[in-house]
Amino acid sequence: MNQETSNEPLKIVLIGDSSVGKTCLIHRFVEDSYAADQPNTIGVDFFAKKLQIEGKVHSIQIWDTAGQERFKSMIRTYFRSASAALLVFDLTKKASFDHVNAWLATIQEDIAPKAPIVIVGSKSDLVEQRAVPEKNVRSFANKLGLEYFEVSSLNSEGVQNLFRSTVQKIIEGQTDSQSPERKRSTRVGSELHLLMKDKETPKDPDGCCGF
Ligand SMILES: Nc1nc2c(ncn2[C@@H]2O[C@H](COP(=O)(O)OP(=O)(O)OP(=O)(O)O)[C@@H](O)[C@H]2O)c(=O)[nH]1
Ligand SMILES: [Mg+2]
Repeated sequence: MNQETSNEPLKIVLIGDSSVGKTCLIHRFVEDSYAADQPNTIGVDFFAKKLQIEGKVHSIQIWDTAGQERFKSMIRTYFRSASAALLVFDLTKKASFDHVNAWLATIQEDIAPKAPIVIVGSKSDLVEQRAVPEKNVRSFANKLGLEYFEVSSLNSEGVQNLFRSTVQKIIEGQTDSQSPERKRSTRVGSELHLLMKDKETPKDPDGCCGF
């Protein structure tokens, strides 16, 4: 089969609190594997994968960042060249969703205006332990004009769809200079300002997100 290959690799960066499941999500997508005893990421890890969309093969670079506080300043440098960011929180840990605002404010400063930012609720298989209702996240994401996906790396639910949709969004943004992402960027900035003014972000007990 004659397949067209794109030249520029698309760079997707994963961010979010420690232990929300970023590394497990990447392993599920890249090699279809899952390890329940995944060690904490140190600094930044790098993965590569090819994805075929509409007859064209795209090279994807995936950067897995450490959620631990001590790595916060060094991982920021990776946001600048990202084509898209997946902001991951744990559906069973409300605090990790509460921290999404702070993460968003940080990437907004560094990421390219056109790069899609996607909110990802992880561990959707843990139905009984769920602490964040889907409608709350959908309404939060809608206000900011962001997409929202729920995934489980344990049973694979939603994982392929998340990455394929993100790559499609990146491609759309590259071919359309007036893309929704550009509009999103302005919107996230102003809406976030309002959200944070509205509800003063409390100091995180575990020291998260103090950029
Ligand atoms: N039930 C369930 N558990 C998960 C899932 N994904 C991850 N976990 C568990 O959560 C733990 C933490 O996942 P990691 O992928 O290491 O989390 P991380 O976000 O990369 O953490 P840092 O590297 O410290 O930033 C794993 O060791 C798994 O035990 C999931 O989809 N379902
Ligand atoms: Mg990790």
